[in-house]
Amino acid sequence: MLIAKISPLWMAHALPAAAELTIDSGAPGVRASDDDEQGGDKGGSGKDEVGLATRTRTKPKKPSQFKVLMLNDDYTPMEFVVICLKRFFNMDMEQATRVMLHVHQKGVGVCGIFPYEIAETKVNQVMDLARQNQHPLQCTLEKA
Ligand code: TYC
Repeated sequence: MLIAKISPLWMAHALPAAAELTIDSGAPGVRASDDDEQGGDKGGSGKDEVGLATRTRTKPKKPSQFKVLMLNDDYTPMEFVVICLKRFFNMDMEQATRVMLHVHQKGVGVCGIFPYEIAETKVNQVMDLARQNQHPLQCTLEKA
């Protein structure tokens, strides 16, 4: 008998409220595998017993945050970096210029902190525009 189907907990934040009470497989000694369908404990020794997972998560895990980083290079025009920061990170001229100059002087700078999928989208937007314009600008993400 299959006791519990395990939900990927990292998706918990994306579930509707009613689905947030998921059965957690984290209880020590509890294993759920396909073997359970065939009776699990084949030798009858009692060692491979399968228990009912009872721990529940009432509070969904917060989606983890990622920093979007801009890297310096010797060729991308300063104006282009400022355009990217304004367009994709909603900065005004002053903020964008400050961040661009920081990256120019220090080698790397933070454009913003976002949930993973948004951070990834912004990195792709910057990299795509840079590629289209044949600039070597690099943008990456890092766990915050
Ligand atoms: N160093 C570049 C130059 O002198 C400007 C630059 C700034 C490039 C920031 C990339 O992320 C960057 N033209």
